[in-house]
Amino acid sequence: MILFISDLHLCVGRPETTAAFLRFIDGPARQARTLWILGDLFEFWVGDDDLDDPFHARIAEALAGLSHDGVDIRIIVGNRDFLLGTTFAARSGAQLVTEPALIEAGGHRIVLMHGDAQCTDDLAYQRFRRRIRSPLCLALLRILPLKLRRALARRIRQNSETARSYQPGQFFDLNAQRVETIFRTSNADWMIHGHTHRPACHILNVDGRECQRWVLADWHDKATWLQVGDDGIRPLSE
Ligand SMILES: [Mn+2]
Repeated sequence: MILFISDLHLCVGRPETTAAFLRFIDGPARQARTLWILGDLFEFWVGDDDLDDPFHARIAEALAGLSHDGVDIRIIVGNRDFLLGTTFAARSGAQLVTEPALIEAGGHRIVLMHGDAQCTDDLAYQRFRRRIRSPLCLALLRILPLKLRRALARRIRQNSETARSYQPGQFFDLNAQRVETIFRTSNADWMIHGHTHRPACHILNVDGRECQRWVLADWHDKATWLQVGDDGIRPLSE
């Protein structure tokens, strides 16, 4: 059985979500063979040197416990936590995977991603994404002191509350043509992603093949996930 979660947006300011996460890790996640985290586990992540923060250390420790119990943990980064790196992964017993990832499960070929890269109709967001994730900017972020990176993250989040273009999920969906192209080139028949906070199962016809696009829900005060097993795919929550 494989479980998929995304968009927890964990941060100190959301203790209910953190509690739900810890319950999920101690409960349903223990039954899984693999747990996929498809982006935005954290509300923001400014670099793995922020693991000294007790809150971050606690989350990593919870994941490490799960991994220690034999659950395979895979992480695809989201737009909020794209700076999650190998130190965090090692500390959590998780493996970072680049998107799009392809897996076979439940008799299906499934393509996995966070989803923001496919929201191509949101030009302002894509411009921002290209800039912040350019090699130059990433190199700069790597040398900036932690304090400055924290301040920068705060600034970006404040901006996203005023200029809503940085919250693409609320207004933009994945571009339909991009989705079709991904189904075509990957030959997958299922897609699982998060980011838009609009949980759904979209049925598409791609060159005569029935394809399903499953969208994960974001978390608030309870855990919510997709379960894939021999009996198919099911959206579940606490
Ligand atoms: Mn996102």
